[in-house]
Amino acid sequence: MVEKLDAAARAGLAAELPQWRLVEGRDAITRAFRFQDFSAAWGFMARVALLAEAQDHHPEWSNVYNRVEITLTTHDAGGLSARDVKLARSIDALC
Ligand code: H2B
Repeated sequence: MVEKLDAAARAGLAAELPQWRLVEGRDAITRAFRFQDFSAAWGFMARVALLAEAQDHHPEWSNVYNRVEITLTTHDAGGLSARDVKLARSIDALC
């Protein structure tokens, strides 16, 4: 069983992941990305997919041409967990 983030971890989210925001009405975080063109966006998604597989933790996402929106939450926990923070940090390191 995966534990949801505790209050202390939640309090540190804004500082730790400043480019991510909480999704209204859900226990999830999201970040929007914009790239030069579709090829760059798709390349980024391919790199994120490899991270997701390596971490066995998978994003909810959408792509429209050069834009990618990623939402992270942990289905096994019913909300945010350390897995989301880890994947978000890994994604941030790609940019
Ligand atoms: N991704 C996300 N976002 N949440 C999960 O709870 C989750 C996952 N669980 N990827 C993993 C896969 C689980 O289903 C497998 C069996 O480890």
